[in-house]
Amino acid sequence: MTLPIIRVHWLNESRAFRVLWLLDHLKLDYEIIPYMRNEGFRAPDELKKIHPLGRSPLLELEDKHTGKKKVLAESGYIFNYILKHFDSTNLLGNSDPDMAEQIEYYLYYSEGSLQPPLMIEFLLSMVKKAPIPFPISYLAGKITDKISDKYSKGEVKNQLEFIDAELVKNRGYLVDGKLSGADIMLSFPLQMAFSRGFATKEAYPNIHRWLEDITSTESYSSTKKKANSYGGKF
Ligand SMILES: N[C@@H](CCC(=O)N[C@@H](CS)C(=O)NCC(=O)O)C(=O)O
Repeated sequence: MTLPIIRVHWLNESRAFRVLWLLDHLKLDYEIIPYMRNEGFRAPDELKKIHPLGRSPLLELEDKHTGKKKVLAESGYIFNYILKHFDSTNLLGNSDPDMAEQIEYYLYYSEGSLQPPLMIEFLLSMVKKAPIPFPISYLAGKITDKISDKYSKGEVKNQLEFIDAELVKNRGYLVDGKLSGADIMLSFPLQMAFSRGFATKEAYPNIHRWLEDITSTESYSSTKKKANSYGGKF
């Protein structure tokens, strides 16, 4: 099978990094189409020309013979597509069907369950840091604390405890004691959880160790170098 031309519409400081890493780990050739966040930390409008939602990552595939193009959105779907069509040796999949299902589960889980409470905590922390005059800042702080206490802080803990225990159960990785697409998919929300202070090494030692392990791979370093050369930060 002739592989299509693969282009990643990549936004700096975003979850698009993990798509580059996935492709690099599979030693696939691809092009990066870079986009830089604006002052409001949003994607530039040019991304909307590629897909109406204007979010990154977007994976563009061009048939080398016919020139026909398609654009895939949504990280979990993009991962599923790459693993299904381009991982010919099953390097990041699993030959055991139950294990393969587990990997697929995590591709949904990452954006469906883990990311939302982390995002809520992040937005609440932004409100607390915003330059709002007193006494509105005081009230805003009280409200954000209430939302965090009632929902997102506990839910982040719930999710992180689950992952920490899964890593112990599965011998240091998410599935079957070895690196898979699931680990690369979850790397982004978990790196963010640590860098934004929602997780600590002391509270989640197994996630911390796992992050150190998976980011010490050669593929991770070379992707990081590549992304940095386009203005990326991790
Ligand atoms: N669930 C989507 C989320 C995509 C998404 O929100 N991407 C962020 C980057 S981390 C983005 O493009 N943000 C720019 C913006 O919101 O303007 C996915 O996993 O692909």
